[in-house]
Amino acid sequence: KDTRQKWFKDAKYGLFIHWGLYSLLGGEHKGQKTEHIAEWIMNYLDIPAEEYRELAKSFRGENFSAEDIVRRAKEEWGMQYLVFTSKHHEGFAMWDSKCSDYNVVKASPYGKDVLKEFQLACRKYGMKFCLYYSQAQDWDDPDGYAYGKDNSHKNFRKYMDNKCIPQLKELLTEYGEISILWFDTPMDMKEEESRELIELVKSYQPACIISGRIGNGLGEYLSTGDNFIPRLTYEGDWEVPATLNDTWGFNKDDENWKEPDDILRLLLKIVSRGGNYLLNIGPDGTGKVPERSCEILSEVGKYVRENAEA
Ligand code: FUL
Repeated sequence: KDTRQKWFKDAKYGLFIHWGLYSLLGGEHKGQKTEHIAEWIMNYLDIPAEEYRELAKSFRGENFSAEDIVRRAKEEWGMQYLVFTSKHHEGFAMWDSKCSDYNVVKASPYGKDVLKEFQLACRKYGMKFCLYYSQAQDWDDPDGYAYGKDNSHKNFRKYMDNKCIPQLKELLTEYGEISILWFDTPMDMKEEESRELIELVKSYQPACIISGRIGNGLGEYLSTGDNFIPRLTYEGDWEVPATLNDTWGFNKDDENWKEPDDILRLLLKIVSRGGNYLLNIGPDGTGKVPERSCEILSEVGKYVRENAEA
């Protein structure tokens, strides 16, 4: 696997950000807590789409600042690229999508285009701007896949044509250079479908890297499991997506933080074996990044910057 992108091979350390409507719930809905990763709450607690959609009305992002996150990631935490969840499995778009009103600009009181804000901040601080897009699972669209549910009656082609492809075109044409399209959980996608999305991306942005999880073994680098580090002998490009606690989306009850020393040890191991470490933060529903995440990343960042500058 070869991304053929020098920046990716040199990057070593990046920031993953999971932020969406699930962040408002923090792992709990109507008194019921999810035992799983918090951004999966809609699926695991079987929240009906109409009910889940209501969450958009209280998405205010009053403490959110893309500028602040990007500045810290670059200047304090020592990171080189940022991957933001433009649309997670829940189906809610974090930008002003023209093909679905179920988006942060049209459906929430926050009303601003979060991708634009990240794009501008990344440009200002010299950060590579990358987007996560859930291409197969979409729990809001009647024809999008949902893990663990009956998908046999779905017309996946219809979802591809009406939502997935038009939305990807928006991402590729309206936000400048996108350095990675971080696809995820391909589910039952056929090889032709994965290829079609890759061709679409490359037709607009030939240098945009396709993540390992596009499906059918067609990604341009290996995306490992959470905190999983491949053997020393693995030769291609790879990346370890990882969390600081046990969730990606914000969970108010998850205080199972790793120590800065643990993170540093993992970072050194990954970097010395030639991979990239993509470490996650999950801002809460107001957009505030959990205090402990910032402390850990700042602590690790001191070491990273000291050694990058030496
Ligand atoms: C997984 C997803 O299902 C999780 O919600 C998360 O986004 C993680 C990075 O990838 O496959």
